[in-house]
Amino acid sequence: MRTQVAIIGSGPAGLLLGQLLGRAGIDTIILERATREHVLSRIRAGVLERGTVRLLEEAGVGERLHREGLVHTGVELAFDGDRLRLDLEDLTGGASVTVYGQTEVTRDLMEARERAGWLTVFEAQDVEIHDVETPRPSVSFTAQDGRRTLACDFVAACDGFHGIGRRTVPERVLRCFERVYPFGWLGLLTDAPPATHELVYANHARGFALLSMRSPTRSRYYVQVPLETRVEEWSDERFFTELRRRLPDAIADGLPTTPSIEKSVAPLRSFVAEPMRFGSLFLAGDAAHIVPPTGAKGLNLAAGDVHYLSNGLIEHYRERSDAGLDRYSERALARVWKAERFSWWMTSMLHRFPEMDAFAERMQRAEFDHVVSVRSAAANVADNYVGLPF
Ligand code: RFL
Ligand code: PHB
Repeated sequence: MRTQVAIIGSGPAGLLLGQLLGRAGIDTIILERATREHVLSRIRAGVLERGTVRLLEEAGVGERLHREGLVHTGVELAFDGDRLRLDLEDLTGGASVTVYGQTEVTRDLMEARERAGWLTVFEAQDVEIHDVETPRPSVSFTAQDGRRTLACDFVAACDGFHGIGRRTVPERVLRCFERVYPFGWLGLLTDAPPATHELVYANHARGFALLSMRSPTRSRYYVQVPLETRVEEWSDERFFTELRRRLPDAIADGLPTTPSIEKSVAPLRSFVAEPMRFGSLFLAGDAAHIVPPTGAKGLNLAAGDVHYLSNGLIEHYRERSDAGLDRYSERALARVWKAERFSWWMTSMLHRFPEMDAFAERMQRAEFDHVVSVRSAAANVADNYVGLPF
């Protein structure tokens, strides 16, 4: 087998890259470990920055996104019952975010790829990357009919945090930065109209809570929980009781208990691997970095990486220039670290940490009050939330 760009992973990063390259006439094959059904059933992100929306339009999958996505011009922060609405549109000079599930983004991209007839190999096992320090790299994998080798010009590792792309980069080259938080998020998806029109991020003495949504009839809620939490210990009743306790009364009073469709615990982590390129191997998305979900940045960062990487690859094939590829890691990382800062700050301001003393609690409150009372502070949060330009 041969292709120009071998892409590992059919999450949003891999699929979006495949779509942008394919539309530029560049041949790709995607190797995905899981089944198509598994990839399409993962419940994850919900908030798209304007830049991500623009990129999805460029990839030719903007139509359903614009029809069904919910444009949000504001977002709310709450602190022990006090509320602040950040008017994103006003504070940023016209920007907004779009609420549209990652599951839908993935489905749109996957269907567009299938319509174009570009190959994705699902259930590709034991993927190995070879010879990326030479001009003839390749990827080997086990398919249903046995071991295969895919020769290529470049390998894009879009294989998430637990993938093999990052592990292929030698230890002497790779530098990793990490912060693991002492709590997780328990998420619940339910077929009920959202309790509020906009997202609500709440800091409460009992821990963080988030009201989010997927559509006018489907809600997504989260509560901060200890890391060792087992989903089975949380009935829907218990979840909603805890969620209501952490929300301002006016919201909690109108929030009914409705049956969950899905419930899961996600740990929170900040992580960056540098550099994002090794020879002809490029890392993109969660393969290179993780943010805690508090800033809603993970999927959007993956989109940013793909923007720089697809431009670099298109330039390579069209103009025979490697300038974009040579600057890929530097450009992507500059954006990554800004989103890491924002996600870390949002997480620090909104969660209760086990080791917090009275001073730390007052500092959190002071951060909130600062955003409430100083317009430039609110504008700073809003600019980051809608996404820094790429
Ligand atoms: P993905 O989505 O993990 O896809 C990687 C793909 O690679 C495959 N794979 C392999 N394939 C072949 N061989 C191997 N060895 C392989 N190893 C792995 C996997 O099966 C998979 O299909 O990474 P990608 O594409 O980089 O996308 C990243 C995003 O999925 C992630 O950043 C977001 O979901 C993060 N995130 C959020 N991001 C946002 O922008 N806004 C949000 O509101 C938001 N909320 C969230 C989130 C993540 C969450 N969890 C569960 C971690 C909320 C939560 C709860
Ligand atoms: C979600 O809807 O899943 C969601 C929204 C905003 C976040 C994180 C997750 O910050």
